Amino acid sequence: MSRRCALMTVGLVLAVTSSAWAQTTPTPYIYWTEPDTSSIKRQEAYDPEALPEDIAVGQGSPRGIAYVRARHSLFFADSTFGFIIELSYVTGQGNIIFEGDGAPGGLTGTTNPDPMILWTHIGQSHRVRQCDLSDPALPTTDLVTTGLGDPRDLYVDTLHELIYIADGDAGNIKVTDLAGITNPDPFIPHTCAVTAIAGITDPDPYYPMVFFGDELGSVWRADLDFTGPEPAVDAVTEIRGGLLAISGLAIDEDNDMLWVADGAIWNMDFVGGNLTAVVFSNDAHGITYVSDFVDAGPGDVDLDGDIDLDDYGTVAGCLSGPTTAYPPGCVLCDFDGDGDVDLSEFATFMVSYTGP
Ligand SMILES: [Ca+2]
Ligand SMILES: [Ca+2]
Ligand SMILES: [Ca+2]
Repeated sequence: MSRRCALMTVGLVLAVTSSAWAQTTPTPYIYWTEPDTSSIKRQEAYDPEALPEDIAVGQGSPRGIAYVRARHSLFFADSTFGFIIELSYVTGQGNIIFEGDGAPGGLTGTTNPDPMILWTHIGQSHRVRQCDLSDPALPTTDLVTTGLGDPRDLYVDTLHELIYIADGDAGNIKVTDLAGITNPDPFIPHTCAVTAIAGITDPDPYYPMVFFGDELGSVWRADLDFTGPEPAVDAVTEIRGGLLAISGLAIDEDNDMLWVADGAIWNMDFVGGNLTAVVFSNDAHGITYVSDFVDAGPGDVDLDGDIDLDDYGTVAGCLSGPTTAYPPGCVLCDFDGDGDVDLSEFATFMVSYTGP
């Protein structure tokens, strides 16, 4: 089955690229954006023989990128056209889900408690915007509209219900709980990329580590302390210098690895700071790490690599009939992306069915 060889065509923004794949075993990947070549690429994360694959190419300047498992989609921010674009592995299509009036920069996504993406908007009024992916209308709201100087990147800490914002030339990492912004760290200018480990349970359950990169080529680690009334920083450590301007960071908690984009892509042991060059590009900007990617074809609606009776039960429960909107939680069953789950989906499912 090669139908979603191409994630493609968003108006004039994306052109088609193609390569066929089928991923029935959960596999870790890195995905990244390249603004100069207007492309989205990926590569298997820990296979030394792996090579980059094009996911999409086009005409814009893709920046921040995130994969949201609840939709089996990549989302990226395009700073040339001001778009937020979803590239769906379910439909094989790309869609503009938000058309803004400025330049989106960093973008992050989360599935818990609800699927959403958030991005930084750099324009006459800087802000953080959120799109609620659980609502079929994909409503977008402004979360943070004041106190930002130059927001380049952000990360959502769902455990503590905080957003960490790398505030570029304005300096430092800002932390917001939406009631207000605090600057818990010592002033470190030119922060451009941020990611975090939010859920450390050993030894201290409330001791997240925030990693950030600056325009001067250093990667830093801040240990946050939540025991006081506001988040504070226990320590800020430069774990690695000597890179180029860092535009993207992603975390692999299982392997204590940090993925770093500074044009090239590196993986870094975040304890020792040891680096390995992984992709020799001069243009990688945003990066995201996906530990459990599978793509077994249309019908694998629980994303476990097969198309079996479990999937059947979900598709049958999501059937809405032609031109009737599918129920909440059924987005992965709308294989043709027309908003319903009907006999067309059912026929596709029966062809794809592989059995348990
Ligand atoms: Ca399945
Ligand atoms: Ca239909
Ligand atoms: Ca449909």
